[in-house]
Amino acid sequence: MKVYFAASIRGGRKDQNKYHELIRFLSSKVEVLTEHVGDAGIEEIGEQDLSDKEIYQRDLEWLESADAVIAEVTNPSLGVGYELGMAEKFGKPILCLYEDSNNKRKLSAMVSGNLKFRTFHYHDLDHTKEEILSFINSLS
Ligand code: 6K6
Repeated sequence: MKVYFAASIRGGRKDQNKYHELIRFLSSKVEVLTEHVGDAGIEEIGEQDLSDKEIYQRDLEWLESADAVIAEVTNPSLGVGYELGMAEKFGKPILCLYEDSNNKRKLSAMVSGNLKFRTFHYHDLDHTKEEILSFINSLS
């Protein structure tokens, strides 16, 4: 199974450690097409070999080829919002992960109000990993 993991890059990297841990967990179960999203150096490296146009084209191809999409949506990101809209259009099963703890900002209604998305509000990563497993198992 191929999973497209989406998370904020230019939207802000304060949750990068969480992305890294969730992607590491996910990679032990399935193929993750977008492991780089969890890398600490992605902003500095900025995928130097690729232009924005090439990144966009590659990511959309991966998104279309994925069996499912998991998005960490706590930190708002234009790119993740776009990917979610496209994933819905492609008919992909979608799991959105949102951390409630100490979060004054409410999740966008365009995510929480979309009944085609499975949205999980979490407080700790252990429960989030259980939810990821349940989501993956529901697809096979
Ligand atoms: C990093 C820093 C500057 O340039 C980069 C390299 N850019 C990207 N590399 C790979 N995927 C990207 C890149 N920029 C956006 N994406 C895709 O959009 C990822 O799949 C993320 O899920 C999402 C992040 O969007 P923004 O708007 O937060 O960047």
